[in-house]
Amino acid sequence: MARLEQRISRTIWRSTARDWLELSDVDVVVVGAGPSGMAAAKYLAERGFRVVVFERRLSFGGGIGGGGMLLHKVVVDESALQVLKDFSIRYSKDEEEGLYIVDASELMAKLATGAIDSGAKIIHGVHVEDVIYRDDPLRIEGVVVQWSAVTLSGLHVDPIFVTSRAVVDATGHEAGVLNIVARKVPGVKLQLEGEKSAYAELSEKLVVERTGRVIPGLYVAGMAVAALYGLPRMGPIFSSMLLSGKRVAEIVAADLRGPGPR
Ligand code: 48H
Repeated sequence: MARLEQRISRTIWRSTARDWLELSDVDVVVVGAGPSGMAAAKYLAERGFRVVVFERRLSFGGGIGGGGMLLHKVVVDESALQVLKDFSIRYSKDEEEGLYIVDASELMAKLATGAIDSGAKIIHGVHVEDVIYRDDPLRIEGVVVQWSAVTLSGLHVDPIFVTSRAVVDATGHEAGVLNIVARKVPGVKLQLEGEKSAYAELSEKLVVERTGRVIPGLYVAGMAVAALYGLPRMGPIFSSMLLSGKRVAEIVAADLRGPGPR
């Protein structure tokens, strides 16, 4: 039998290659494993769509881990309790009417578990650096990916492609995918308004309402919605992030089931 070291390496190469062959074309690419991205991934994967989440860091949760100013709690209101239940996330009540408390670590861990158990793949250390587009008719048809380590190193290394029927920008405050599309895809008239100062009630409502399709093949969820439409921020209340992920999943699912180019 080959040496154990060789067998370890071969096993990892083979299984990684199998995964990436499947990932070369998926139904939905979710960019970012923050709260909105992981919620979107679960609700899409459990509907039977092939979903991959690319996360440039080596961790889950995006902004959840920092809680409110590094305090290890975040809050949600009643509107998101069903999402917490769907992910088996425990919550408790405090003295403030209508607010519920969740441990940041539990929220991150169980959002990831829920997405993975529903069948989504979450791949860490991968940076989405561009999109694939087609014109006539104009649509986004996937993403261009690179190892985060390569991006950070500054080496000039060509990326590779992942085609998909839908791409969800769940990159948070920076709205990374939308910024690329606005800058680089010919014929797209997309103006990013930039997130506004805090007005929690208003932003919690509007972020969910404005979640959805931006152009064919491209969708937005979470704080990227605020960056796109110039909506206020809400601080460490996460109802709208979870509900936005759920809503984008419903919208993508409806579009992918309807008549389309493929
Ligand atoms: C791969 C990428 C790329 C890329 C970014 O910031 P997030 O937590 O995003 P949301 O929108 O799900 O949640 C926002 C929330 O955490 C928050 O910040 C709130 C509620 N703020 C309110 C306030 O007032 O400040 O997660 C985005 C994830 C991160 O993990 C990034 O590393 C990742 O996306 N990411 N991954 N390729 N190009 N860009």
